[in-house]
Amino acid sequence: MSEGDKDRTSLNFSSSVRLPRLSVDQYVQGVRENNRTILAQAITLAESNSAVHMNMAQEVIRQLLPHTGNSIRIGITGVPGAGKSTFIETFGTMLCEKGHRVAVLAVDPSSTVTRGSILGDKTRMELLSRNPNAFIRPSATGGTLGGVNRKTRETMLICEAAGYDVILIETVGVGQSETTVRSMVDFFLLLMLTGAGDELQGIKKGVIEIADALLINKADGENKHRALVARGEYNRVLHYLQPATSGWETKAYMCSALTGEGIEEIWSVIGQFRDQTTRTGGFDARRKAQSLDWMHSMTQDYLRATFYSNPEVAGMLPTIESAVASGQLSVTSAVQQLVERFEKRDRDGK
Ligand SMILES: Nc1nc2c(ncn2[C@@H]2O[C@H](COP(=O)(O)OP(=O)(O)O)[C@@H](O)[C@H]2O)c(=O)[nH]1
Ligand SMILES: [Mg+2]
Repeated sequence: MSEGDKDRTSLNFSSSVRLPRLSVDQYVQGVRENNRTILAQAITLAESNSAVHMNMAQEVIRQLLPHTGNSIRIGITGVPGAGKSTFIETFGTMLCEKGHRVAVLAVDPSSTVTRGSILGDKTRMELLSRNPNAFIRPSATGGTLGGVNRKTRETMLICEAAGYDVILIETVGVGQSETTVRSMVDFFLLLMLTGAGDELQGIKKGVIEIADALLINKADGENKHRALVARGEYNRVLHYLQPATSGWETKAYMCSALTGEGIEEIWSVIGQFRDQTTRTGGFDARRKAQSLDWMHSMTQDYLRATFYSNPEVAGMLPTIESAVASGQLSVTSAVQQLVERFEKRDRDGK
C-alpha cells in the first residue's frame, strides 16, 4: 500500500458521516479548545449533507461566529506542478516557527471521488502535517462547486474559532475554482512557473487579474535567471492591468519553495497588504462584501434547487422545452408559465 493509499483509507473512514454523539455545546467547546479530534468532527458535521447534521452544524457555527474572523485568509492557485503543495509545506512551516497557527484547506471541485488533490500531496507536506500548530484538511466532497464552496467557507470559520490565524486555501486551476476561492480570501496568490520562452502559457489571463501577487516559483539553480527575466516581464504586463484590490499594486515576486529563498519576502508582502488595506478600510469592506455575496449566491442556489425540484415545474418542463425549441413558444412566455405554475403551487399551500 502506498503512502497515498493509506491516507485515502484513513481519511475515507474519518470522513464518513458516522459521527460521535456530541452535543452542540461539546462541539463548540471542543473547537474552542482546539481539540483536534473534535475540530475534525465539527468540520465533518458541517460537510455532511444530512439534514440533521446540517441543522446541528448551523447551530455550532452560529455559536462559533463571534470567535471567527481573526485570521488572514490566503488563497493559493497555480497550474498543476507549479509547486503549490511544496510552497505550502515551506511557507506553512515557516509560519508555525514564527508562532502562527496555520490551517490548510483545499477547494477542488473536480475530485468528488478521491477527496481532493491535497491527499496525494500529503507526502509533500510531511513536515507541516506533523506540526502541532498546523491543521491540514483535504477538500470537501460537495458534488457541485456551490457545495464545495459552502463547506470550505464553513470549515474556514470553524478553524478560525479554533484559533488558527493563517488560513491557506489551495485550489487547482480548474473551471471556476479560482474565482470561488478569490471570493472567500483576503489575499490571492498565483504561483507561476517560468516556461521555456512562453511565459504566459497555461495561465488564464483572467486569473492574473484577480491575483494580489504573482509568485514565480522554482527560482533556484539554473532556473533562477529565467525567473528573474519572467519577473520583469510580468511586472510590465501587470503595470497595464487594473489591480485586483484597490489601493494595492499587484507585483511579481520569485521564490524557491525547495530552498526557502523568497518565502520570508512573500510573507512580508502579505503583511504590507494587510496593513495597507486595513488602513484604507478595504480589508473590512471586502470581507463584508464577501459575506453579502455569499448570502445572495446561497439564496440563488436554494431558489434554483427549489424551483427545479418542484414536481409541478418538473412535470411541465419537457413540454415547455420542446415548445420553445420548435419555436411555438417564446422564451418569455415559457418563463411566465413556469413561474406561474411554481407560484400557484406555493400559494395553494404546497
Ligand atoms: N527546483 C524546484 N522544484 C520544485 C520547487 N517547488 C516544487 N518543486 C517540484 O515541483 C514538482 C511539483 O510540485 P508540487 O508541490 O506537487 O506542485 P503542485 O501540483 O502545484 O502542488 C515536485 O516535484 C516538486 O518537488 C522549487 O521551488 N524548486
Ligand atoms: Mg499539489
